[in-house]
Amino acid sequence: MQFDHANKKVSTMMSFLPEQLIDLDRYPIHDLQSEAGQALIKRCRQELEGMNSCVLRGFIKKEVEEQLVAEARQLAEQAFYYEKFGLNCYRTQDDPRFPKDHPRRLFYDVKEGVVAYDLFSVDSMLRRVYQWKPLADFLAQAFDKPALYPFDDPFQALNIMVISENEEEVGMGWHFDENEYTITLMMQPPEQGGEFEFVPNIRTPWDENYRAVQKVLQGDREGILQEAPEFGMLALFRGGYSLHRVAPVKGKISRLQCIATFEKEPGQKASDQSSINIYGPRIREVLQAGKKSLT
Ligand SMILES: O=C(O)CCC(=O)C(=O)O
Ligand SMILES: [Fe+2]
Repeated sequence: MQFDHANKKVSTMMSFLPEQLIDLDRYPIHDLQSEAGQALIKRCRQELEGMNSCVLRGFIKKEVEEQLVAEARQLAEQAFYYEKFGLNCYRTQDDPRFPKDHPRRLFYDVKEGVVAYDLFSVDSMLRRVYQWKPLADFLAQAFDKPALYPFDDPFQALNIMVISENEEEVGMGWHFDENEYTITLMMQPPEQGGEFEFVPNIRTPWDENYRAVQKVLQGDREGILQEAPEFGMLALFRGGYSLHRVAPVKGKISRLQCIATFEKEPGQKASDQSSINIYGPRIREVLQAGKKSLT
């Protein structure tokens, strides 16, 4: 809170409701039955069907960039940084039955920051957007699901991912996702780099296409699509069959992005142990302070 001497009153940081933050003229997610709403759903489904990816630029209005980025930055100060060593794009262990240069045996390390959901304040604008029912209803329609619900997990529901410049130039290395779909909202793009790069449908349920995967991992750029990061862009993505990564970030400004989890059933939670693994020892203390038994 700040004392505004000119107006002699106490003012808090400007806050907005979801309907003021989302560009509903362009993306009428509150009125999906309308012609424009139906056209939006059709577009999302077509893009997801064709490329497993649908990017809605300007989903959050440019006018509120300053306020939202300020919130994201404040949260990012509390990020927990984890390092992971020896990851391959399948997130599997080394398997000496494959030759040394096989994609299953090409490993890299990552260092990323992550902000757990319990650190978002009760009046956080990002939290309010995440919990806004029309958003979940829109995402369900876009992904062609009967319904989707915000994850009921106190830590894993909505996160901020922090990716900064690092010497190894890894970014978030090439991988396939284990979850069915990923929903991200870009807050702060870096000065350079940090593009979302993907090769749509490089593998199928019938064919791992190891040769093509190997070529990408070895630096071949053929077939790679790029989405340049921009404030307010909402990305819907199915990463199980499209090899993807965040290109290395360059410069002093970190890439800050929200990552939102939605589930097919209400009331879903993750295990406490998985949250401790992701967000570190602070979670153990939070849980013990709440005198909850660990699951
Ligand atoms: O940060 C991104 O744009 C992609 C994130 C991603 O691939 C993931 O979380 O699995
Ligand atoms: Fe991913």
